[in-house]
Amino acid sequence: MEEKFYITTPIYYPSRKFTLGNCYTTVICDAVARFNKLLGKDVFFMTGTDEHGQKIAQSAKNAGKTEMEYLNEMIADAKELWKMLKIDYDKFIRTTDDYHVKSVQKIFKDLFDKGYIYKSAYKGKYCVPCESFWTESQLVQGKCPDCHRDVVDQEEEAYFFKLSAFGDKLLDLYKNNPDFLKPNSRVNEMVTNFIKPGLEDLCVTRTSVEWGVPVDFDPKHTIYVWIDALSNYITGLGYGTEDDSNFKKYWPADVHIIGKEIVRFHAIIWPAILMALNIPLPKRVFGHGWLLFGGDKLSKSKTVANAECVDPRILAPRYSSDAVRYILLREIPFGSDGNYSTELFLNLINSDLANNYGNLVSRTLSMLKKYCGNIVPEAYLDTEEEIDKDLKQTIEKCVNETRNYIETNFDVSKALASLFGIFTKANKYIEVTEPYRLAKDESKKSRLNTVMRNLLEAIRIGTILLSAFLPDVSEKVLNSLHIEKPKFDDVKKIYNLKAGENINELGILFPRLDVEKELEELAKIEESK
Ligand code: ME8
Repeated sequence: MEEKFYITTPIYYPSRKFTLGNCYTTVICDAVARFNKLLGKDVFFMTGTDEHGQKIAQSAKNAGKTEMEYLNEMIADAKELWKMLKIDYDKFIRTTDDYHVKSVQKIFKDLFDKGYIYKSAYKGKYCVPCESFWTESQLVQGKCPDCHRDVVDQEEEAYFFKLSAFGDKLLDLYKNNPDFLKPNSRVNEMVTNFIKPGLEDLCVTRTSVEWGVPVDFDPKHTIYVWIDALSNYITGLGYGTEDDSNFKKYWPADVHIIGKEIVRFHAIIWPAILMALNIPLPKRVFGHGWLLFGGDKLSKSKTVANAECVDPRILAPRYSSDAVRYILLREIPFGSDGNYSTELFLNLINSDLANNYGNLVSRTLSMLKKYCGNIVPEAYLDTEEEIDKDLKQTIEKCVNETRNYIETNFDVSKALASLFGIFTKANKYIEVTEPYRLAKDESKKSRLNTVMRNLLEAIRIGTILLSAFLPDVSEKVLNSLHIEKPKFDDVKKIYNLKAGENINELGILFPRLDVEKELEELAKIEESK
């Protein structure tokens, strides 16, 4: 039976249009999902939207629309964006979907029946934008510790989840499953900041919020955002519905990839809910760092001095979806925070995509045309030299590293760095073997063929792997190599192209950009928005 692999993004709030920050997580998950498909696994990749709560109701009101009118427009925009960035999800869950609402009600009732949810009254400091109650001690200088905004006093009848019963179980979980929560620093944060000081029971319903899932046996209460939202990971697989075959097949999740600010919910509350329901826990939770824009998590489209363009809806059509995916996947060390800037983006397109990969493919194919009439040559192994072995060893090493980085730690950034090692090496191989010189000497014909064949195979192997990260350009190149379905197994074969096949030249894959000029153009686009 095929090994299964279930991966999820957070479900994002559609209270504003998705940002490059939301793209960051989604593109990473997409690349990891695609890589696992390459490996031959049966992959299920889910993303979606978190559509209940005060903030959404407020956004709809501000737009002069009903909640559903507003949400449908936002979701259409989100799906359009994912199409633009070639996000190949298997399921898009909306928490307003009927089946989800019903399953959340069942989950709530189940927790209530098992004694993990009880009714009481809540008094506390409430942050409206974050929809979070905080205790006095959690406030930072009297303000919400997450968003630093003002909190208000609030008291109401509410249901509570017995989170306090799970402290020791969570400590055991982290201890017995050192891979459960990554990077490791997040474990320390959870233990020191939340579990050791003592977990408090969690308020899980609101009476003041109408836009939410009602408690079916006490409908003046709506189920507060986190039980509703976190449950998506199982309801999206059909848990609690008539057809739960996907739940049986794919649960537990292999990984939830999320931003570091919601690790608390995924590494404390979610496992506690699952333990209470007697459902197996996800295998991994990975809390990645933030993409920072001028040092800030929130992308501002206009800064005073420099009009930064951070809108993927402008960048992807202008520079290709692959270019946007590339910077998101490559630039930030996975797990840490990192800065984004338009200049960095444009320079990376030039250095890695145009000068390295694009250049390798276009010069190889143009030499193939000139010297071999577009025909894949036989590899004359009797003309093999040290430099060929060196190329092959580098390829093998890079392939293994790429796979390892993804499989052990979902580290897309390091994986891409290794993968590009193949292209860098192949470009150097051209400089050293000088096919243009060999072509001038008829007696070197078989050596020339070997060199060209090695280059084509390097491109083939690298591009098969690249298809997980940059699907558009890879498809173009793989099509020209007559590879319909890229498979990881094929990268282990060093000579796998068919000799005698015709390979046509491709146009320029990534045109070199005039960075200064592009920055000016983008600034104009930003100003005219
Ligand atoms: O928190 N850098 O939704 P949300 C990196 N609905 N990642 C970023 C980012 C940035 N600058 N900005 C956003 C929610 N993200 C809840 C989740 S899950 C059951 C419910 C990404 O719309 C990152 O994944 O606020 C972060 O965790 C998520 O968007 C927050 O999305």
